[in-house]
Amino acid sequence: MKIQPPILVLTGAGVSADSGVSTFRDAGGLWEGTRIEDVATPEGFARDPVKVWRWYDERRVQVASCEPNAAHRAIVEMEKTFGDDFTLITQNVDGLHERAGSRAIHRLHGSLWSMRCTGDGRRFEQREVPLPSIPPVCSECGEMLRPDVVWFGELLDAAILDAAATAAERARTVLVIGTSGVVYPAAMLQLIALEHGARVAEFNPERTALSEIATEYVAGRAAVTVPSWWNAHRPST
Ligand code: BV8
Repeated sequence: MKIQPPILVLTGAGVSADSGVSTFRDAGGLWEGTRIEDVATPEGFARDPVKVWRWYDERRVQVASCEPNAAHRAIVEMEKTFGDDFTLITQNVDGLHERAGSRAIHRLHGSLWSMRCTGDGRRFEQREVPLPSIPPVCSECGEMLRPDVVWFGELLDAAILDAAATAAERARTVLVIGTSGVVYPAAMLQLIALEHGARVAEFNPERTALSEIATEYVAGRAAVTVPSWWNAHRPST
């Protein structure tokens, strides 16, 4: 599969697995022993905000001890090579793409390093781990802060979703890395791209529903497969 710009890279938790960040659905994953309803819904937060904050702070502490891997770095090189003809869209809230140097990035589901006031919606960056106090409160109005992520049953940011859908329609080459493709609307993007004639390469140690319709399925761990695929397909200078 030859790379034809525009390039779109779609990532899920699997791209950070080789950095030591837990995925959601794999063995030992985040959903093992934890109910989505309790920690990743507005209702769960209303019921027990301390439980929710403890769960997010555990993830913040884990991610802070991890480093971007070779897959994150290869994606940065792709961005440098294709410039405006490159877009990265991630479901991840871990911030490892940004730490690797990615800039042209759309975060569909928010970030572990930002918080939002439940009173006036103001956003605050917070990188201290662990959190100095749980639950954190707004320094302006004293109301409780919530994780600045998109929970199940919550709408994604319309502007980000629009930009993502446009990138999916325009892309000629799409790399789908480390996602089970079960969460919507994120999982629509690779289907939109296929419908618009893009060539799609999937990188995952496990086959998914996409593997049946993708142009290419690359089995293996992203930190190994993505750099080697990129080296084999990068434009010769
Ligand atoms: C919404 C932020 C409108 C928080 C997240 C029925 C049908 C269809 C949809 C729905 C439905 N019922 C409800 C819905 C909507 C729901 C949804 O999709 N539910 C699913 C579970 C069926 N979606 C929503 O609620 C969205 N909002 O639709 O609003 C609305 C409003 C009211 C009512 C209805 C609808 C909001 C969704 C966003 C939720 N927030 N994250 C946080 O992170 O805590 S989702 C979160 O889970 C992640 O961001 C990510 O999106 C998802 C996890 O998926 P993956 O990243 O793919 O991770 P996973 O563990 O599943 O897979 C890892 C993969 O990596 C595996 O394939 C594995 O093989 C692979 N892998 C492992 N190791 C490696 C590897 N790959 C490469 N290398 C390795 N080394």
